[in-house]
Order: sequence, then C-alpha cells, then structure tokens
Amino acid sequence: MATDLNEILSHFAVNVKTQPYGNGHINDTYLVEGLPCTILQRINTSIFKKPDEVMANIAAVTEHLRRKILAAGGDPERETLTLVPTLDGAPYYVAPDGDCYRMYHFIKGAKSFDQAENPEMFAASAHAFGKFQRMLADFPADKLYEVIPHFHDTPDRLRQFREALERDAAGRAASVKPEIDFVLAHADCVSRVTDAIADGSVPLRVTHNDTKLNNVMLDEVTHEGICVIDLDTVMPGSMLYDFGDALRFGASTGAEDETDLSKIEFDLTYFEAFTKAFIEELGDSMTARERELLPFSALLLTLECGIRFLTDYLNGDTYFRIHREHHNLDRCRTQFKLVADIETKLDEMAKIVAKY
Ligand code: ADP
Ligand code: GN1
Ligand code: MG
Repeated sequence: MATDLNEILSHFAVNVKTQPYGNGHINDTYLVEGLPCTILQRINTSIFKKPDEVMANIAAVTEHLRRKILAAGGDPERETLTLVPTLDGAPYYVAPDGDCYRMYHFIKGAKSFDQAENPEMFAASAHAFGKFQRMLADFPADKLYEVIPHFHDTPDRLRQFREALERDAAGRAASVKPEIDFVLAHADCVSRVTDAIADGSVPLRVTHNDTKLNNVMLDEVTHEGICVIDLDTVMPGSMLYDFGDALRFGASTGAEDETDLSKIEFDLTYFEAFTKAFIEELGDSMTARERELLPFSALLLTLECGIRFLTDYLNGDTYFRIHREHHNLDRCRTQFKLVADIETKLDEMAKIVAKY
C-alpha cells in the first residue's frame, strides 16, 4: 500500500513503529508499538460503505459495555474495545485519499487464536460470546444501523450465489461443478432460521454476527475469555447466528483454508464444550425453538459461509482477502466437508443439547 502510515498516525498523536497484524479477512490491521500500544485499522469501505454508521454502532456498543463492565467491578480497558479518537475528537480519520482509519487501545496480556488448543479453551470463547450477548440484552436494538443488510439472511446469500453463477464473472463456474451441485442440493434448508424469525419463534436480539475464535481475546496465560473484538457487524440478529458461526470455525479439526480435506471433521467434543458454556450463559433466555435449532444452526452457518466463499470465487475474489490463488475455493471446500459431516451428526448433537 502506498499510504504513509506515519502521516495517518500523526492524526492520532502518535508517530512510532507499525507492523501488519492479525489474520482478519476484511480490514487492514496494524500494531502500533507506542506508549500505550494501539491497534490501527483501515476500515474496508468497499464492504462497509457507510463507515460513519459502523463507527456510530461501535461507539454506542462499547460505551454500553463499558458501563456494564464497571458496574460488575470489571476492567473496561481489558474487557471491551476502547476507541482512540483523532486529535480533532473524531471517532476515525478520513485520509485525503478517502481511506478511513480507526484506532483502539491494544488489549494487553491476551491473544486471539485461529484454533483452540483444547475444548476448555473453546468453552472460554463461548462464555465470552455468551456474556457479550447478555450484556447487550438491554441495548436498544433500534439504535443500531444495519451496516450490511441481510448479513446472515441465508436465502439472500443463496440468491447472490445464483446471480454470481449466472454472471460467471471470472469464468470459473465450469471448474467448480461439484461445489455448485452441493449448494443446489442444500437449497431446501436455507430458510429454516429466517422462517423461525418471521414466525416469531426465534426472536431478534443484539448479536455479534462474526463469532469466529479469532474475534475473541483470551488471556495469554489462563486462556480465560477476556474481550470480544471485531464489532463491525454487531446488529440485530439471532443468537443462532452467533452459536452456529462459532462452531463452524472452532469445532473444525482443521484450518478454514486446509487443502487436505481428510483433516477436516466436525468435532463433537468441541461442540459439547461450546454448547455447555453457551447454554450456561444464555440458556435462561433461550426460546424452545432456539434450543431446538442449535444443532442445525451449526450446519446452516457453515453452509452459508461456504456459499459466500464460493460466490466470491465465482465473482473473482472481490470480498474476502486472499493470500493465494483459489484460496476462496479451498475455504469453500472445508465448509462443505464440514456440512456433510455435521449432517451425519445432527442426532448426536441434539442429544448433547438435551443434556444441558
Ligand atoms: P478483521 O475485521 O479484519 O477480522 P479484527 O478487528 O478481527 O479485523 O482484527 C484482526 C486481528 O487483530 C484480531 O484477530 C486480533 O488478533 C487483533 N486485534 C484487533 N483488535 C485488537 C485489540 N484492540 N487489541 C489486540 N489485538 C487486536
Ligand atoms: C470475515 O472479519 P473476519 O475475518 O473476522 C467475515 C465473516 C466470515 C469470516 C470467514 C464482515 O470475518 O462474516 O464468517 O470472514 N466478515 C465480514 O472467516 O464479512
Ligand atoms: Mg476479525
């Protein structure tokens, strides 16, 4: 990138060493090794077209969390993101080229992980995401902008997939016939959660909507959940989105972009650890239908993410950051392998849910 980061940093009153940081697919993240240490992020404005609205959501949500954490005797500097305003008091800086940058305090003594080392560590992330949702239960949802409309509307994701297939912008459709067929064979089930929202059996809540393991900071030493991060997509949604998406990523025995599919399975021990912790945090507020759909939500959110990766592959890789050719196709294949495995385990998963 041609941007002079030190010039950008002078608008936040810092001028020190920076380096690219983290494994996110969307924003450009930099570690700024100043005093205090901070995180600088270039917001991906081709995805978040109204950065004002994204930042208004984040400011309001972190302010709400700060009050809750203080009331509970916690440390808001560690347990929620803290925005650093620009010298002009703005929540983010717009560079002359139109790029948008925001800054957060660096969360000390904690790490984000791409894979859980054991089920306990994964359970810690469930407690963190569950607690996050509990703390936001009384946040006025109508104050949130819908920054990406239809974000977890799986039928709409399927519609976008069909459009991409029709357009075949990158000329790749002919080479991914098995993946296309996989999507079409699963078209029947995509509206199960949106239908439940529409008939009122699954309520809308303030949800995170991007609950992969590397969006939560765990204590470096104890691996206890410290802080939920990546708040760009906090919007009204279903708790099933947060549950299913976390399992999609965290209960897989391999990386999201693993090319050896024999390494990819859906691990029921991890499912059980996460489910137990999530129900401990949120069980009291769950409706019967939410509880019933927990296992299916893991399948649905995995299918949805696979459809999104395949759609992006067909579009010529315009959404998710890629690091190699066919990266989005590799990601799609792990998701579909997981879906096929989850399908064989749904009964077992329902028995696990019934235990808690
Ligand atoms: P993306 O939207 O691209 O996924 P994230 O907000 O998730 O970006 O940030 C990417 C990575 O940067 C995270 O996985 C985490 O490792 C690190 N990170 C982000 N914010 C902080 C923070 N405040 N303190 C420490 N690390 C952070
Ligand atoms: C993106 O931003 P990041 O890397 O945490 C994406 C999620 C996907 C995920 C797949 C705003 O998450 O929806 O599930 O990649 N975020 C956005 O790994 O689209
Ligand atoms: Mg992230």
